[in-house]
Amino acid sequence: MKTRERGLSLIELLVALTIGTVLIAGAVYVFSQTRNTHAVSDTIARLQENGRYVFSVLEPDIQLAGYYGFSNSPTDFQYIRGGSTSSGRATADMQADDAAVDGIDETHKCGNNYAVNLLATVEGTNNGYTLGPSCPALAGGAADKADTLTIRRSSGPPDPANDPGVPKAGRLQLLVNRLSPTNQYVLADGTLPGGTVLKAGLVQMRDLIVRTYYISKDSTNPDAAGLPALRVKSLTDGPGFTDEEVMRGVEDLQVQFGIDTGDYDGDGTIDPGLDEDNDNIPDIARGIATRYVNPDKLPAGFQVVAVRVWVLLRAENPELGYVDKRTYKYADREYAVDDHFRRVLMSRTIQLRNSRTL
Ligand SMILES: [Ca+2]
Ligand SMILES: [Ca+2]
Ligand SMILES: [Ca+2]
Repeated sequence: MKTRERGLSLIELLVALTIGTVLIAGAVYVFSQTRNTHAVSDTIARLQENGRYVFSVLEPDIQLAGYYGFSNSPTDFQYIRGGSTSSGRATADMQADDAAVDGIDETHKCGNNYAVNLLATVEGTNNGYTLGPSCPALAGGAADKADTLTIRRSSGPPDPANDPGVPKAGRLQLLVNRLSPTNQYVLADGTLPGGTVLKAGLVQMRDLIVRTYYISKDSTNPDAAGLPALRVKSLTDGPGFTDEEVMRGVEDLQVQFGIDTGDYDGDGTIDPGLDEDNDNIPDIARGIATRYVNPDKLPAGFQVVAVRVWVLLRAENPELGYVDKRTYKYADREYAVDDHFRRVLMSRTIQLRNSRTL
């Protein structure tokens, strides 16, 4: 028997094709949407991860600001040369507006007495990079409106039980003394006062750490040309400063300093009994930040007890179909953008462990 072969009619074929096309288009759409969503969340996750890394660098540094070995009192120290304790310079006389301390290489000066100003455990510049002219911002110059943050402290002990450290000529160091706080010195020439015996755990050499964080306009990473970056200048031998990139893609750094005004009840005036000498500075500070100020508005006599930090992170590449038209408001900044980059703003308040009672 001959059976009649039957194929698809033209109508059936068209219907099948149409259904197929719709299904495939749907699948492609769902796939591309998923992929976009995945790419966006990937970008944001990476920005957040970079931000967490930035804080993992900043946080321990800020926490230890004002830590000077066995003491958190910079006034215990004197700067000496040639081991001569009779001609020492008190820390109160080596601040930014005092005569420059002798015996320090001036070629990398970020400002007068910048490397030795132990009293300023935390300082900064507001909405601009205004460090000394021989201390330029690297890699394309500094971002126009970013703050800078400087911290000063001692290095940690290499091995406190066994290693008292070694004096190094040409490195700013602290000679720290557990038993005799007033016999503590800042030296740049590695020459100890006569009769000094270094002893692990008691009398030690520590490196002075001075770091300034700032935003440069252009990453030094060849893969990220034109992308802003967080950089840090660090005191080194000389005494000069090295300059390294901490993280690319950081577009802004803002800081505010928390001070203890002694106004714990929040009525705008120092609380009763806390200011016997009437200078509007609490006689005994509790280390509670009751007011936050911009880095250029730190009132004299107050010490910083906390630092609030904001970092604005920007993606490396613009994103097709995405427009960022926000005005970011944080610290004292209002930053209006209109471009195609993803951004993440992160903030953290970091307490200083070494804020001392006044
Ligand atoms: Ca600012
Ligand atoms: Ca009050
Ligand atoms: Ca007072």
